[in-house]
Parts: sequence; C-alpha cells; structure tokens
Amino acid sequence: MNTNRLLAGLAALSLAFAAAGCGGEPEAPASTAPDAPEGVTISDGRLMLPAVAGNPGAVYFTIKNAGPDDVMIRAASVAGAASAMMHQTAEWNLQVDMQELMQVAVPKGGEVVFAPGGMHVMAMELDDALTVGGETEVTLTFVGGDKASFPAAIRAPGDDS
Ligand SMILES: [Cu+2]
Repeated sequence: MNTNRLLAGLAALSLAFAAAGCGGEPEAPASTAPDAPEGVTISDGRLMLPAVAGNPGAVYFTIKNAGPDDVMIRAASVAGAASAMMHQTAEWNLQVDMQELMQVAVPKGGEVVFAPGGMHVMAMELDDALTVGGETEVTLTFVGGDKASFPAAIRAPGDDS
C-alpha cells in the first residue's frame, strides 16, 4: 500500500508551504485520507512549468495497475494549482489541439503513460511557490472514490524528457 509514501508526501508538502509562507489550504488529516486502489502505483511524476508565466503547466506520470480490478481515473488535482483537468493532445490539420478527458481507464495488469504529445494533466493558475527543482503533490480520484497521491518534480519549461 501507499500509505507511507502518502504520509511522506503530505509531510513534505506541509513543509514546502510553511517554508514558502504560503497560505495554502490545510491538508485533510492523513488518517482520514482514502487509500489508493489496491495494486495501483504511480511513478515518474513531474510538473512542467509554462514558458509564459500565467499559462497552465502540464503534469506527466506513469500509472500501473497490478490490482485485481480495472480502475478508472475521473479527476486530478495539483497542489498549488487552482484547478486541473485531464487532457489528450491531438494533432489535427497540422494544429495541435487538446481535448478534455472525463475518465481514463487503467485496466488490471496494464499501465497508462501520461507523456508529452499525449495525455497530461493540465494545471491552471499555478502558485508562484511552485519553482524549478521543487516538488508538488498530485492527487488522482478514481471512480468509486479511491484517491492516490504522488509527488511531481517541478521542471523548467521544455525540460520534458
Ligand atoms: Cu492540456
């Protein structure tokens, strides 16, 4: 289970906000936080800052489902962003466009990669406290109410390897 990682993430986040003197909303007590779905793990989380301040950032990660059931992501949130949504990048008549994804399925035994040029979490109205080299926390909400949080390293614009 991810409880220890979640606790560590929450602790790190609290420290980050305290250090920045940021008046972020208090985190819910960890003891009441819902667990991640069984067997679901998330790795390689990173937040790309926008090239132009005020534009949205993009979060990428890999989610694996080694559990007994298919799971469905239905929402994402990013600490330090006013709002966030899941997007799919698509090229259309030589134009790059984005489409909102209401749900993303992660089948049992499978993995889904959010990566440049494909799916991403778009993070709107980023807090100034999110700076290159830092870390923030991303939370996915699943159909049925489970949640999974993971750390995202904050990277410079274009550093999306
Ligand atoms: Cu987008």
